[in-house]
Amino acid sequence: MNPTVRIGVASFILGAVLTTTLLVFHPMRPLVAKAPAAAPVASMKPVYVHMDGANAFVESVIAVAPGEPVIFVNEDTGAHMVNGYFPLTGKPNTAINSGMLMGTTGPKAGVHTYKLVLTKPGIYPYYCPVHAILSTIYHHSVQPAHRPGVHGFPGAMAGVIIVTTDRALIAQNPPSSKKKILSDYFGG
Ligand SMILES: [Cu+2]
Repeated sequence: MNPTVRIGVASFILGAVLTTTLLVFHPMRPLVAKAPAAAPVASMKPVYVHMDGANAFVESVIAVAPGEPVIFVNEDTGAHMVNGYFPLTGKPNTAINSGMLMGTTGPKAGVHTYKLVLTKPGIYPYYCPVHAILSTIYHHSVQPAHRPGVHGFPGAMAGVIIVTTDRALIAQNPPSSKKKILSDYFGG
């Protein structure tokens, strides 16, 4: 190998090393392969909570994935509300605020609904202020209690939504939460 060829080969090797180094350590090159977008949850079908003639939220505890809609369906003749609250303070959680959900005269009259989408994992208690009150307990936190003077079940009209990525927890929702209308719950 004559000196000129040797220099040429050396230059080529040096160039290749420099190019490789630049490609590997270039500041714009991500060091970790880009993660694929998070797989969507298996189902974004709404989860239904029904209000019936006994002044109860039929599915009083449900779990949903972040962003999975919850739809409250009033199948009672009377009006109801769905208001969120913070149990440690009793202050309203305005993320849950249905306004007045008017009643229905029956299956043929249609129902009033309230659609709610919560995106942050957490525990979200709510109650119906028409049929329940927030009652102060030890250390000033609150729990829903039956509103004196209203008819229906003696228990408080209240419930909890759990927003979670735990599919096993979501799978425990009662079967009725998959149906918009429960044909035998009209009345009251
Ligand atoms: Cu109510």
